[in-house]
Amino acid sequence: MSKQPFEFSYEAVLREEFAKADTDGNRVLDLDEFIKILEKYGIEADKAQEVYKKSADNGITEDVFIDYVHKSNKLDSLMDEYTRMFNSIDKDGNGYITPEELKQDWSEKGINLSDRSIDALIKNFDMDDDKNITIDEYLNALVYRYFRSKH
Ligand SMILES: [Ca+2]
Ligand SMILES: [Ca+2]
Ligand SMILES: [Ca+2]
Repeated sequence: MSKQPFEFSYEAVLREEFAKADTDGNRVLDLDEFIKILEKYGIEADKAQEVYKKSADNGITEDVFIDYVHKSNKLDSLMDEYTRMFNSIDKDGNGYITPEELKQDWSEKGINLSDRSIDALIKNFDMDDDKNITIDEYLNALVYRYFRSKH
């Protein structure tokens, strides 16, 4: 039986972010909650206020939030950066980082890792346990790490 390949969903990550930002759990972000989460993404308070005003003081809903963050260049450039990093490790460009490619990438940086260390590294990313890292698995791990570092 073959497993479904893991699919990264940026939207799912943002839904989690929204839930965490909604500290009083009323399913909308009031201005304070909204400013606080946007600060994490490097968006200034006055910009947040502008967007908030458009909500006619009813608060920012999940859809508005996801739409807004999607459109912010900040996170787009982050995704571009991660994709470039992935591509530089995926030497043969087949869409998978294999343990060999990961090992090669580290040794190009002057660090020789044992097979065991490489396996352990792969495990951090490998959602479907096939010992290879796809771009979805890679983005998933790095985007979560990015958000966690901001909490
Ligand atoms: Ca709220
Ligand atoms: Ca490859
Ligand atoms: Ca995998």
